[in-house]
Amino acid sequence: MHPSPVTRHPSSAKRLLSGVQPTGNLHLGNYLGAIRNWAALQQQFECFLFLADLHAITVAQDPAKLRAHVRETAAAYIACGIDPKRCAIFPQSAVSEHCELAWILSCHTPLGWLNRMTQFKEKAGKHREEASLGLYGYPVLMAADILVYRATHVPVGEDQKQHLELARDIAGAFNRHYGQDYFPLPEPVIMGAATRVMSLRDGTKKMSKSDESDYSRINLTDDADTIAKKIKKATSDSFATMGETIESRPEASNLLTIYGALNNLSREQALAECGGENFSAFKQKLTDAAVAHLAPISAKMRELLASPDYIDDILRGGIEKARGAAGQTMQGVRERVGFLEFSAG
Ligand code: AQP
Repeated sequence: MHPSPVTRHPSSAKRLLSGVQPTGNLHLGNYLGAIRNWAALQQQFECFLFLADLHAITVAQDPAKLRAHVRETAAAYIACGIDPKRCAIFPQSAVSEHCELAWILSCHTPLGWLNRMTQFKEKAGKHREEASLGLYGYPVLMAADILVYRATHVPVGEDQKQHLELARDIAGAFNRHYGQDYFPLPEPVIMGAATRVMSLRDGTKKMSKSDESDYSRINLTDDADTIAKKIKKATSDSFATMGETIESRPEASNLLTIYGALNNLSREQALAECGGENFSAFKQKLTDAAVAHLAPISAKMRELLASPDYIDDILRGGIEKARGAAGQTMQGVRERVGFLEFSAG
């Protein structure tokens, strides 16, 4: 397999930026809340879709696993319909401008803004004093990820809304300080019926790669038997039908959301179709839908992962395009900040 070079777009194109942390266990939440939406948006936007390995190391990672997860996540993007000829797919760490801009932006970010970030509080939990500066500064790196491409649009799940607001505030602070509208203020793109997919074991917790229980999530690489087992074991309740007071039943509500999202049904349509069923009949239907949807994705991922050279070629193409765009932005940033410029040679 030989990938073609990534298409170049006019610089006036609307740019979209997004990424997933290569931390393994990519799940249905990552797919329905993020990757599937990018596939739908790639026609309208010039897309920069990165593998967020710099973000991943804000918590401990095994180096060999991190490398494998970067390729696996790239394979997932492609298997879910991202066209590498249209979109730049690349590891964040390969474009050093992300870190350079993050530092400059951190000098324009008051601590008070970071102290309000709820995700840090959730992730650091009771061990706040031991949490790393990287975890605390994560939203500044995220702002740099977006602004280094001067992206105009960012698809966000519910959990990332606050970070995008901060990125807009930081862009505004930079623009005000240097007296020019250098950075566009990135707009959120919120789409999809499932912006927040919850754990199969606890309908009040989001489905997450780092959840200790593999039964809490459906992984993109799960086979049909595993999916069936996980849905069977998903927490249920003893109401007679799925539809009964569903809004006050987090687990039932979550499974219905997933069913609707997999079948492109609105909440009302999903409820009209399945509201009269009991939990076990509904679970069988959900299993069939999830297997039908995920089987081609996991098969494609397996095929791609059998050709790591092909994946690396795609990443090389993505890196080249990303470095070009980021390099241009940074030239303007360095000029505005007042750094001396020395050309090579
Ligand atoms: N449960 C979810 N429902 C809907 N969308 C979700 N996303 C993550 N979980 C859900 C979306 O996936 C994108 C990438 O997320 P990420 O890997 O960068 O980080 P995360 O949000 O922290 O994802 P996880 O699965 O919970 O990973 P860990 O456990 O490693 O922290 C984002 O767009 C996110 O909204």
